[in-house]
Amino acid sequence: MAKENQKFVELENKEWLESLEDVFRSQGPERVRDLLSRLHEQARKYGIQIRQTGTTPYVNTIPADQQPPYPGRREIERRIKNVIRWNAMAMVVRANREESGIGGHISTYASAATLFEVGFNHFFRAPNAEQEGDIVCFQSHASPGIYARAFLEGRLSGFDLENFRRKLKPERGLPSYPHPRLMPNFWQFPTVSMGLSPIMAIYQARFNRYLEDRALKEPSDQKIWVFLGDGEMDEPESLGAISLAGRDKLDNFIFVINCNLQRLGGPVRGNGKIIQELETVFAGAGWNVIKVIWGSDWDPLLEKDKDGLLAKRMEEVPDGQFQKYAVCRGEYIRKDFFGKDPRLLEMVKNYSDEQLERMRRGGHDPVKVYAAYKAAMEHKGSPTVILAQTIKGYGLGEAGEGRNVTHQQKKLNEQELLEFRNRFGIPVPDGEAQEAPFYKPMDD
Ligand SMILES: Cc1ncc(C[n+]2csc(CCOP(=O)(O)OP(=O)(O)O)c2C)c(N)n1
Ligand SMILES: [Mg+2]
Repeated sequence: MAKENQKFVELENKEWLESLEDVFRSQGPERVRDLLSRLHEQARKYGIQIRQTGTTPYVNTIPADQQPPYPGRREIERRIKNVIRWNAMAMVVRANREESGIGGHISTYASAATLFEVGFNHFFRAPNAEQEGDIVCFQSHASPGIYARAFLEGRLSGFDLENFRRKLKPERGLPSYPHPRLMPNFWQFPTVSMGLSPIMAIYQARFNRYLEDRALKEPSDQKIWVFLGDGEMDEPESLGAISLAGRDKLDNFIFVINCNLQRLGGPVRGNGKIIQELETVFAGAGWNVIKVIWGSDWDPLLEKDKDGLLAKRMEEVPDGQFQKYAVCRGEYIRKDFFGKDPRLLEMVKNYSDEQLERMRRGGHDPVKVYAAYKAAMEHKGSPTVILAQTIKGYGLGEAGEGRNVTHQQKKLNEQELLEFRNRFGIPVPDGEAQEAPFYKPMDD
């Protein structure tokens, strides 16, 4: 029945929502689920079809008030990550100065750095006397970041980094993609071409379970981590075995999909939303889905968003437009994103344009990423997929941050190198930055 009176509708909405809140506070989430499914069933009896797309709102799955405290020393982790960012970029830039068009990718690792570093610092376990160690399949085009980390750890030398992608030289350089045959003590699995690592890893997880069930292998809490690109999910192999993983309840398994919303030469879903689309597909296959969309900067705004206006706006804006925000000034974001409704504009009236420009996406916020990984580690009964929103070429500024050309960016000019150095606080002097030297802090 249509309600003429807007005030009455608002009051009715308020009462229903308050009742639900009351049930949640007094009886918990299970009771909320039960009530909602009864309401759903009742509506179906009236012939009302509610098509369930399997998506949840376009916000983080883990609410801010349920986040665990971050256990690491944020400042030191940030400094290490920044040095790795610099060296990863420098490898590709230097290789391309010697031989133009040599390949290698800067922008993929630039978007994945936090996703990897939180894993390295807090989750991935190496094999030792007590444990067999985790299996980690790295997004292959992000290899410069893995090499750059090994350089800081002292496992690779500056000479190794210098020879990136020049593996046919007599001195034997580093292969651009994970290559266990050339580097048996370094890479566990070959993870290109795109689509191979997700399907191989699912069968590996299933085989490990099989060995345990047949008592051929000691049961263990080993995890298989697979880092993937959002464009990569369009390869048929990427999704080809996910229903098997769901059916076999492979909870020894975690996919982390780096949703920078871009692929090789453009957006993954310019006029759609890749995170929502993947959520539907994975939830339908029985996976536990954790979305990490917004960084902590957004928490105070979402906290104020009592009537869901902001969440609605986040959901209606397509990925292509979010990519535009990544390259635009704060003034445009205020007008185009918040300007849709005066109540949204009011929410950010105390925010400067620069603040709006700097509001981080979830995959660049270690606190959000840590919360998701911890929840994935603790989850039982199904595989987990983490959908993390990032910006491709993060930190490259004018040289490619969030731009369509960023995937192929292999050269930075003097000014761009200086900006990169300043943004990440790398202690390389002005006169030397244009050489893009590798930087390693003193051992102490
Ligand atoms: C099967 C296959 N097709 C094409 C390529 C070439 N290729 C390398 S990276 C890339 C785009 C990757 O996009 P995405 O998966 O979103 O990763 P991102 O770099 O954005 O993190 C393509 C098409 C490939 N490696 N494998
Ligand atoms: Mg991508």
